[in-house]
Amino acid sequence: MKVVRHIPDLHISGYVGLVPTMGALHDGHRALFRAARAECETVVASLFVNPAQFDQQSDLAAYPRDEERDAATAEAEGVDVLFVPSAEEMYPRGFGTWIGVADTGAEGDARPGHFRGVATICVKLFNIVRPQRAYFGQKDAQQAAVLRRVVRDLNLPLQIRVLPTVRDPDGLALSSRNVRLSADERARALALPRALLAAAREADPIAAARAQLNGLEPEYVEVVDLGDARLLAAAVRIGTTRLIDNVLLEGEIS
Ligand code: PAJ
Repeated sequence: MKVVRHIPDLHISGYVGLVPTMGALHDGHRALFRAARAECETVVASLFVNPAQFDQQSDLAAYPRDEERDAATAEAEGVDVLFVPSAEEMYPRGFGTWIGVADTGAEGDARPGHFRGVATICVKLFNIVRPQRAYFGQKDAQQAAVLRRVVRDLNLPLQIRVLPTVRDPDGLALSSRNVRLSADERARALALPRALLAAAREADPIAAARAQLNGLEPEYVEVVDLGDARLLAAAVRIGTTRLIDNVLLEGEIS
């Protein structure tokens, strides 16, 4: 596996799959690497904690970083090229062009500027790496929906693949932020996937999820449209940690 830090040093050919990440890699990221490895000739992963998508500076500062461990994980999953740019490489002095995205749902309302930062960094990565396919997780359903629309609206020549959420055996969706939960908070967090899963079978899934959150205060519960699937999505805050999750209502993830 080649580790590349500067854009001009990237020399990529073949049918290319890109997996954008912010590091702190876990089995959710591994599943994306594996899908890309199975479907593409060349697998490129990016490792960049994108300052532009953090609406809270404290969240950016606290974001877990371990490049050495992440590089070993990516290499073990067959990644060919790991792109690890600096903030200056991606946002040089004078940077001033952004991808603005409208109607980003409750997740966008809850995190002003977040999807503008996500869309901008992803379009930059698409232009730098030129993948035929880019891989994203269902876990961040609104992100996947936003990026599918960016690709369609701007006629970008790639396909957005979405892979199912990877969970711990007890049902909690894997997230780089889970390490911040205390044992007690983690136990309470299980109400989120349980409520969503139970509510998905009800006539009014949004009301049902709200009613079954077991004392967790939802920031929002909403339906997200991925094109080929509709999802029931919610965000909750547990202590200082914000968790999101979603389950399939209809259709299939692809
Ligand atoms: P990050 O949180 O590192 O996630 C990278 C990719 O892994 C995203 O597509 C995310 O949806 C997926 N992922 C995270 N947890 C998952 C899980 N439990 N199961 C399946 N997939 C999971 O999302 C970002 O980074 C950034 O916004 C990024 C797209 C890299 C742009 O900066």
